[in-house]
Amino acid sequence: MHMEPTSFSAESYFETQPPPPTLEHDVEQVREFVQRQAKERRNVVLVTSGGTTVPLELNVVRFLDNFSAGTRGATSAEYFLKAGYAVIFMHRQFSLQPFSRHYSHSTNPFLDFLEIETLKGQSTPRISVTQDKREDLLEVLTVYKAVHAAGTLHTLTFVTVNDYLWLLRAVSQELSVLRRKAMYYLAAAVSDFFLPRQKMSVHKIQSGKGNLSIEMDQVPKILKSMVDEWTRDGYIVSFKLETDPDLLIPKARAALERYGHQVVIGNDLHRRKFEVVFVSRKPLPALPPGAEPVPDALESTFVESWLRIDSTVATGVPASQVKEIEEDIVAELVRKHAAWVHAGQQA
Ligand code: PAZ
Repeated sequence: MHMEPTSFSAESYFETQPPPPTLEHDVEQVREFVQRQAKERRNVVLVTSGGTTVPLELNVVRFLDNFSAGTRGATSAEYFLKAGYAVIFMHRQFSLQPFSRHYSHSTNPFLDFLEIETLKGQSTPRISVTQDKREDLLEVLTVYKAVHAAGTLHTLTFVTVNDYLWLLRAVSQELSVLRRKAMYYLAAAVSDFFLPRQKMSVHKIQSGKGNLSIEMDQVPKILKSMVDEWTRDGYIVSFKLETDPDLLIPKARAALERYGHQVVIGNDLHRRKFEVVFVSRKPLPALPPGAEPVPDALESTFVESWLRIDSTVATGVPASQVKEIEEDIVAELVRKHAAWVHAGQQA
């Protein structure tokens, strides 16, 4: 049976697609976390990280995935914590997480730097860390334990794009009580297309019928609802990933124009670890009393600034000393956010 594609608004999406079963429990925990941070007068950032899936069946065997290892989100979360922010880290299940990312199973499996020692006169062997990894591990472990003790990191997981949308709305609404002290750092790679529940096959799609063609519906542009309804005065940063470098700035500008948030960070798939571009609106010039602002051409409304780090990594440099672009991204955002909070106090 062929069903016409539906055009979902954010509203009709949430009216027709079911919430994830853990939503209420997740939201309660976020509420407690936000209340505690508010009492301790901390800024809080919501970091989204990793890719969303789009299941093709209700009893899911196959799904479409979005590219993202979660490096950007997990690394940035660490720098936000270092800058004194509390972090809600909303990430794709099993993607990289702050601190443990340094010991990812694929790039730095931790079993490889453990040693078994049998001491003279003792029958029970001891486990120790190889000498050359100790310094790095001690540094990561120290910060990890301090963050746990301070209770400034809260972790949430999503898998599907539906989980992501429901969680994003609920967490944003909870965080909005902090007004300008809340930042939203949307680094997750979110599918633009999905299969509404009503159109999904219940069981595994069978191959007997030959080719498979699936028509997907567009995921609603929830950033607009986020800016206009779910957050109040929050500082919203979205990311734009492109593979054609010529599209990066026009698409980032179009997103700012369309959604009206504060910053879009553009990144090219292959250069994302060494180069990003911040796109934001130019501050409006002060006008004499009673003067009407002249509508600017799109060209002159935005300002771009590139942030780059050296892409060559010298061999033998300990992991903890390798420069990460997220350090500079976060430093720049912390500065911009402080100005945003200050502007709110003056208004
Ligand atoms: O997770 P990662 O470090 O492998 O990649 C990060 C990223 C490219 C997914 C992120 O920087 C980004 O651009 N997120 C938004 C993607 C989008 O345009 O939907």
